[in-house]
Amino acid sequence: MAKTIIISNRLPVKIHQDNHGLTLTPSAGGLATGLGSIYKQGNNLWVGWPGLFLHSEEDQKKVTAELRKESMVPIFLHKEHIKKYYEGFSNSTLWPLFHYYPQLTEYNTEDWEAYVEVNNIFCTEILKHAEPDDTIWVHDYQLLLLPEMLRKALPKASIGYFHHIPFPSYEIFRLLPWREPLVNGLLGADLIGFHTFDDMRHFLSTVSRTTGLDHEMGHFKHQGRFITVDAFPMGIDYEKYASSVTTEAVQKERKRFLSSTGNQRLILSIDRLDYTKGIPERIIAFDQLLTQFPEYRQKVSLILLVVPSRDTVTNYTHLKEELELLVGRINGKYGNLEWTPVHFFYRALPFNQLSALYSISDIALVTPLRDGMNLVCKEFVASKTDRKGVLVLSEMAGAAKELTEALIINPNDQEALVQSMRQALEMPLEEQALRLGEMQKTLQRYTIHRWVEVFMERLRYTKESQANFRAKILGRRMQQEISDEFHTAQKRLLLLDYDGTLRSFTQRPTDAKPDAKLREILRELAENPLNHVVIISGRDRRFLTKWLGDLNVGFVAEHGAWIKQENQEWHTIASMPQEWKQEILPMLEYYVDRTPGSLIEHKDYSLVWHFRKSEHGLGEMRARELVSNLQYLTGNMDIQVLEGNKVIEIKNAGINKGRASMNFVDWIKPDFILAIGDDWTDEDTFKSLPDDAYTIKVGNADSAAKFKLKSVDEVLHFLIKLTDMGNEKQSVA
Ligand code: GDG
Repeated sequence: MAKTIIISNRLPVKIHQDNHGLTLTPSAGGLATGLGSIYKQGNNLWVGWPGLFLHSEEDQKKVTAELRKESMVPIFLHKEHIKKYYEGFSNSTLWPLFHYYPQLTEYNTEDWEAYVEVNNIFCTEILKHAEPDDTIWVHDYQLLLLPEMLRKALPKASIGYFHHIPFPSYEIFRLLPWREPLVNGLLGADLIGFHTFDDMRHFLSTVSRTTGLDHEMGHFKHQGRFITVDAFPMGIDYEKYASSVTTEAVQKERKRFLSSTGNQRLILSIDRLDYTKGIPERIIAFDQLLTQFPEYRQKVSLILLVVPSRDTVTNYTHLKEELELLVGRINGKYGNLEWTPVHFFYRALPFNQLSALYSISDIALVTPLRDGMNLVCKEFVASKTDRKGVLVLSEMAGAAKELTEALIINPNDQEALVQSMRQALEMPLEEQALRLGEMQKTLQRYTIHRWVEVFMERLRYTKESQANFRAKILGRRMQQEISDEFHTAQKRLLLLDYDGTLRSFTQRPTDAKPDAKLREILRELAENPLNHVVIISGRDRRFLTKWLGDLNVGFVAEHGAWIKQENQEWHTIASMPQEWKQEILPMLEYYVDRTPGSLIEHKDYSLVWHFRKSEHGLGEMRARELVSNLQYLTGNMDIQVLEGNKVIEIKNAGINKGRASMNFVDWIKPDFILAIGDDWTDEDTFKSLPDDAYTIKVGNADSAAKFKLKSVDEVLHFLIKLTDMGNEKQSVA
């Protein structure tokens, strides 16, 4: 049976080795808890570095055997690997750059080479355990190349990737000399997840700009696969924090802390040692608070817990020294025998003490300069079961998108930091309860367990869509079947969409004229008296008449507003009111002014705003805005807003390609129907035709069509086959 393999740089375990042997302590961190529901089941595994260097084969075997009991597989790395791949490329190149610190970013080729090498080592080890149909979930920025490496060896596997840190704007990402291999590395995954929509949006634009691939609503088509990009804000083990407060062990720690802090009001700061967390800025702001508001002296203390981390990287050693200096300075300046302004702990505390700190603190000061999510603020909120306490939260933390009832501040604004501490210290209990209550509801709903479920569900869904897509692809055998039926039929109706189906898109819609090859194929089809060819389009009558009017074909123009049978005049389906255009037009003109490259097309029954030529991203953003404005403005008008491929079309309701197509079905009474289209306006055609019609969607989006072809070229190729294969001209003649 297919299994699931979790992969991260570090295994969720601490291994201690002394004369008595090995001791394994599984990590109780949030991610390990959340993923516990997966990797401990059945044959599932977690693969990663065990956190220690073992050179003898015997030691490695022992550790491997012990870890295997916990469903873990170790990757043994050398000191040199860790120095270059982990401390170097991961933590001195990617980490600073992704957190918007280009000035701290090191560009070192040797580190890059080690990064490639270690990603390869991971891949080789995983391939010893993985089967072709397994699900593999890769975690974080140390392993950006791994999805592609795995994909090459396991083309059918479900591969997910989650990025725990921010994904920067392309303007920052592009600084990396290795930006292309890094992006391609990630595109090996089927699902790529981020904490926030902003990270996701930055990634989407980075992919487009680095590789030229365009996405459709967060989906890329790459090497015959769909790749889904989505936001999954990570939650915490809510129950663990909420229920621990009343346990005896935590109550004991609470008493111990309170006996030394007395009646002080407590502000809490907890982070790993990292320059992205804004710790010095926080101490300086606390100093300011005591300077500007002397009434808080002797009454408020800051508990500063800094967990040692990466202290072999130079920037981190400097930071530690800076913190010691700042804490020393403020304690020297204000402290006395009865009161210590800042209680500084430079160590990791056991969970019970951490939980006690959350519960005794009045305020949590979580003010990172940049943070992917930040779980500390969520843990603080969950621990406040008595609903007393205030969270001051940086807008630069991913969590700020969810915890909107916190006091949200810009961590670079020192005055705002001081004022928010004051506001928090003075906040009425009722307001504290109200804010915490709302935030607790959010966190209770989207826990770490739900996060894992949602990610895995989405990965399954992505894989299924890929399979559905593959299943619908119109292969050779089916093409032959359709062709055979076509040739035995006597009245064939061919409903062919124009743009994106018979002709590729061009920057200016008027440039998409039919070329000689297309005209030849259509002529060939149309000349056969058994065939009834209808060109169905969103375009107006004039365009279709001008470029295709000499052919013996029928037309549907403006998405069904106008119809023309072979050798007959144009007529409209019904008379439609047009007054709405006067109201909508000024708004479209306003969007043309604001969106360079966009233009308005006037049709008899519709207005179209085209943005194909606009700057990538800007057009899409304006389109979203325009659609929502239009929906508001057109609430009581009988019109429809259609979102097409780089176009927004506003037209009278009740007109659609499906209704128009059915007119031809009624007139011709065909014994063979083929409909081909690429746009979602063609879905109306696919849905309204009888069950035995052959319907073909061009492209990869979801569709009601029975089959899919990948491109305009494939459509033309298929149509040529239909024309070449028949000899009916002679038999009819
Ligand atoms: C990265 C991203 C993203 C802290 N001190 C102690 C202790 N902790 C635990 C906390 C919390 C965790 O460490 C810290 O998590 P954060 O999310 O706040 O920050 P990073 O370590 O930078 O994590 C971050 C995260 O990945 C998840 O995707 O949110 O943005 O940078 O759980 O409780 N635990 C114990 N003792 C301590 O002294 N036991």
